Amino acid sequence: MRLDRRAFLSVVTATTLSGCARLATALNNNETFHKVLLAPERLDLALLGAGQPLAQEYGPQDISPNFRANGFDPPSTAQYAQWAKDGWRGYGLQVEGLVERPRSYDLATLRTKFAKQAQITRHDCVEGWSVIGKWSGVRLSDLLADVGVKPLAQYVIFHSLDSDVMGIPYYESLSLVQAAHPQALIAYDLNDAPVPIKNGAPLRLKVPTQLGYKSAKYLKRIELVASFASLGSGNGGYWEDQGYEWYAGI
Ligand SMILES: Nc1nc2c(c(=O)[nH]1)N[C@H]1C(S)=C(S)[C@@H](COP(=O)(O)O)O[C@H]1N2
Ligand SMILES: [Mo]
Repeated sequence: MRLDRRAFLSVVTATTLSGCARLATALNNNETFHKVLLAPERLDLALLGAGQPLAQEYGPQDISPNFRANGFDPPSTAQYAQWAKDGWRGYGLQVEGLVERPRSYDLATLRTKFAKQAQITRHDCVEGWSVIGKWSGVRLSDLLADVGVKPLAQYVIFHSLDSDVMGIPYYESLSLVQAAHPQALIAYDLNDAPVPIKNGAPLRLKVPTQLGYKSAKYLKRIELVASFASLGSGNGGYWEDQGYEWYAGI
């Protein structure tokens, strides 16, 4: 959680008023105390994620024989075709915006630098069907901790490589609290094999606590922002811009 400076200072003020003047003066004259107050607030993503209700996890026997695909056609660009042909050589997931250390991650780095998280969870589409699959990848909060989220960041935007027939790109967003959920994954494997093209290769978001449209496929870029008002039509996602709810908790 964030250290609320104003609340902290009001305690100091109240302490002064209530007569513990010596303590308050001592704190006021303490250089370290001021440094703590002025330090950039540190966002502890693991703490933010802890205690949130978890989606149910299933056993290997529950995995659906076919994880059906839904949504737009896979990206149709020559670049995407080339990456797919080359085993994703040259592809990188950019993480940028309100972060301390913007960077691009190739797949090998994601597979080796971070702990591999696996979950067998149910995917619920708003259209009324569900499938169970095993997703493995990097915990989103681990990735965000690696780039360092700046205090002003409020939302995590997921930019995809695919677009609708009009050429409008798919995108989605989560609040920082939702992004810190321990089951929110940047998935590189489905059922112990690289995510197939139909399901969002090479990387997709998987948030089992929310409806399927939140789990953006074909990730290109993750962007930390203070507001999503200037993206798309300003509602926080492709389907949200068509009238779907931004909050899609199950
Ligand atoms: N980039 C992108 N992500 C997307 C979609 C899409 O069309 N493009 N469709 C969404 C919807 S509505 C669902 S139900 C799931 C489908 O995931 P699947 O194809 O792996 O079943 O992806 C979601 N993420
Ligand atoms: Mo969906």
